Amino acid sequence: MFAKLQETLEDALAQVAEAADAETLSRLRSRFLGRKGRLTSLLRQTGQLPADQRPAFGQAANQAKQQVEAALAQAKERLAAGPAADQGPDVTLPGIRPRRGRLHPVTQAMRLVLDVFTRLGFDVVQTPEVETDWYCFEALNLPPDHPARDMQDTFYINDNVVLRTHTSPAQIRVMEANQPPLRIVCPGKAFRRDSDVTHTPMFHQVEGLMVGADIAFADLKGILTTFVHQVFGDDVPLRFRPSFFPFTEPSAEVDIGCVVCRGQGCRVCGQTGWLEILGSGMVDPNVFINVGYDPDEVTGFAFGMGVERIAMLLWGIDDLRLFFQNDLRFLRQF
Ligand code: 2U9
Repeated sequence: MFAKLQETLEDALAQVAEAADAETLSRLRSRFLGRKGRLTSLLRQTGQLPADQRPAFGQAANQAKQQVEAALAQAKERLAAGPAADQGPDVTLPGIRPRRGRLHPVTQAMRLVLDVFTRLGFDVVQTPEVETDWYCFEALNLPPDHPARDMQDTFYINDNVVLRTHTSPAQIRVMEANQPPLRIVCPGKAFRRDSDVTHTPMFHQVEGLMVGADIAFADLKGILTTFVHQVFGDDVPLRFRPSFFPFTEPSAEVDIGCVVCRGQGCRVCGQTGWLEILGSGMVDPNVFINVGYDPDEVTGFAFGMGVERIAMLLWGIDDLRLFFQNDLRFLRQF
């Protein structure tokens, strides 16, 4: 009886595995599990066995029925999934083109900016994002009571260590370790305790520095004019507007003619026709003294820009938050 049971089970499983449609499955169900089915009949014959073998046989017959039930359920799923699932991959179907990754728009804007300056002879320098008070503030002529040093604006690690609020520490480090002439651009992340529609706690900057024996404001104007024309187009007007920064004197902000309305006045430029794109100025003599340079011997200019802002103006992006949401529908456009 045990051998018969095993043989019947194997037969049932083999037939179920070969079943090609739901009708066959239904027939097999009644052939093996129905009221007069082969397994049901065997189970009914348990009483003919010696008493000591009945429990084991009953258990084995019930297990066999469960196995056939499971095989029928599996076969039903296989048939429902269609012929392809049954027969393996259809090699005649056209392939699925793998999607290629691309650079984040902020990285693309950063590379565009760095490209222009490297072609103008600037070296690229990167330094740590965690800085001491000296490199982030003190050496840059930022007095102890300056608002930038406030706990409200700066992420403090401890009294003397901060997340850099700008990439300017890079220029201090390079000047401390090298003698002029120097021509460097310093890209990287900056951190400020600021978070609203137009500010994020982390953003990207590119700053630059040119130092030598005779560097004049005219050099600043020449280099930054070339930069604007290379990035935004030769016909874009620009203006240098007087400003103030603790580390430069005199200082100027650079505006370009609004790329949206071409100077006519619109919502983006606040009806002025101009968009601010960077800050700049002649390096303050106190900064030179702080790095051990003689301000009677060397002069220089510096500039700084926010890369997210450059990307927004380049590609007409009106919401800063899009850069940080990692929505592929946005990112795939670049
Ligand atoms: C040294 C000396 C001078 C870097 C400069 C700016 C002006 C400036 C802002 C633009 C938008 C920062 O990202 S932003 O918010 N930057 O306006 N940055 S001059 O001046 C330096 C840097 C280092 C040693």
